[in-house]
Amino acid sequence: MLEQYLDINPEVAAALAAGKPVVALESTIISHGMPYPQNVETALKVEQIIRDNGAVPATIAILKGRLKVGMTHEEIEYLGKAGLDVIKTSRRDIPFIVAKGVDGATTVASTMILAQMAGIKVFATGGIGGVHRGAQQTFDISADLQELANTDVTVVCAGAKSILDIGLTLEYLETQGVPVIGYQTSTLPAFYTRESEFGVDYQLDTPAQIAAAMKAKWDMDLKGGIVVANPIPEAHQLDRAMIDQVIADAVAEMDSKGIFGKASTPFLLAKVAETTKGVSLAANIELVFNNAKLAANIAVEYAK
Ligand code: PSU
Ligand code: MN
Repeated sequence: MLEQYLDINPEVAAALAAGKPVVALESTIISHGMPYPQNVETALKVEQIIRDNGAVPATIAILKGRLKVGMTHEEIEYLGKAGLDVIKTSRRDIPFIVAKGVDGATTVASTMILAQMAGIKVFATGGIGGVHRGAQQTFDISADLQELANTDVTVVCAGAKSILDIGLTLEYLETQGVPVIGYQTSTLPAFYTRESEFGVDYQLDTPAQIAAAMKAKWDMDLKGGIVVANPIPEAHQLDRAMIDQVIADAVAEMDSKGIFGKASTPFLLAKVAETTKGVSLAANIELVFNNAKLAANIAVEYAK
């Protein structure tokens, strides 16, 4: 049934069949999260970092209605060039993109779904979606959080961006039973900066400890994902006050323009990159590299 829709790249399929480590990667970060050509350069380098650390990368998207787990470099280039023309695809969108036979860039939520279909347990990205600022009024809560509640994949990210309400995002994850692990940190990283004022649920200091927690959780059929929050490397973090101001201005502009729904996150990401003249983009790229390495290390440990 599933095979009717799913194309697992041969290298990825061989690795999975042999129980070797594989790391899933999303594609909305390519199409909607970064501008061309940095998006494509980053996506390809991320795959290389995963290989250098002993795992096989599987970049995930929907192409002409086919669920792709593992893309070619040409496919990544195509998706990156198409950018915002590709439909941002979360859980609700998947059946329509497939039935129409069109292209879709997968968010954290839908990448988790496709990873689970293929049997991949570790996924690296930059930032997850969360509870947006003002969600008390707007109800804007990313479908990523609900997916983390239900789908058995570990997502390595750089914590929560302050385009989100970090405190409410943690409350939501707690209610949904999703553990938030700090990698070598006891405070939740805030994406561009290594720290926020919020604590994580557990600090773990090695990939082996994280792999052991994953195994325990899923051996006991405790459904759902795990968030691993990995602080941006010290040398690349931004000034907290500066970035918070940039984000506050971006949120105000979004509200005044009446932008909402699935357009919110891409608007805020683009605005922040534009205002900081690429300084935030450079930090974003570095933290994704850092997450790719940790995800590969976790996948290697989990495969032992
Ligand atoms: N945050 C980032 N970069 C991104 C995204 C979020 O720092 O590229 C993307 C991810 O694909 C994430 C999606 O799953 O935005 C969340 O969108 P929404 O808030 O509409 O659920
Ligand atoms: Mn949303």
